[in-house]
Amino acid sequence: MNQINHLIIGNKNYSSWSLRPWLLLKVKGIEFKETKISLYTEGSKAELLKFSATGKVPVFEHAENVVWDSLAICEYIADVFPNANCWPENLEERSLARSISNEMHSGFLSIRNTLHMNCRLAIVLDKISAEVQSDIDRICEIWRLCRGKYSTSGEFLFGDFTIADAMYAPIVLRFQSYGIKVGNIEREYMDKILSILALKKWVSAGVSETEFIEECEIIV
Ligand SMILES: N[C@@H](CCC(=O)N[C@@H](CS)C(=O)NCC(=O)O)C(=O)O
Repeated sequence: MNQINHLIIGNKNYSSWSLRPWLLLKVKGIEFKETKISLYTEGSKAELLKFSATGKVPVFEHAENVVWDSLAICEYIADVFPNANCWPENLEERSLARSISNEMHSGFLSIRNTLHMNCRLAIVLDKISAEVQSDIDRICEIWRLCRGKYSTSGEFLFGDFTIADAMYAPIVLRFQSYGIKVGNIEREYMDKILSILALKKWVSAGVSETEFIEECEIIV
């Protein structure tokens, strides 16, 4: 049985979904082979379809299993590497961690559709729509709730790094890129995420990429 862990990802500058399982694997010290596909280029769809019928990244190959979709991959990693403590151990904490991770995965469409992850970008948005502000406010509320409950156990949302932090890491990068104003508790949390060495390496690799995806560069 082939036991290799193989994560297929998109451009580091833009692919927020790819970052989530990548960061989880890195922070948890799980070794893996990484294949990067330059998205929205000639031939990239055919390349993506070799790995998953969705034609999207991320995709994770492990043993004989192929898993696609960022949150499903994170759940799979939690299953096959139980010692990595990808979710909080306590049921009450785990239920909150799962809820906010799913809320991220299925929601915040205004932010996802207008504030594209773009590691190269550093601006301060002068106008924020009501819809985007409402997403920002809800995310800040989630971060404050978790930090209020679990700050004595560590500096991440549930103390130690969990899937919930991996799910929100691209939001931290977006808030940073677009100069989103947040309160002190949220800022501290953002700084903690930004201090993760693996994340710094992802960002610097993203910044060095030469591909330019026009749709992701539009600032609404
Ligand atoms: N819900 C999916 C979204 C995956 C997704 O949209 N991936 C984008 C990159 S971030 C992609 O592969 N786009 C390439 C394409 O559609 O051709 C997940 O959570 O993994």
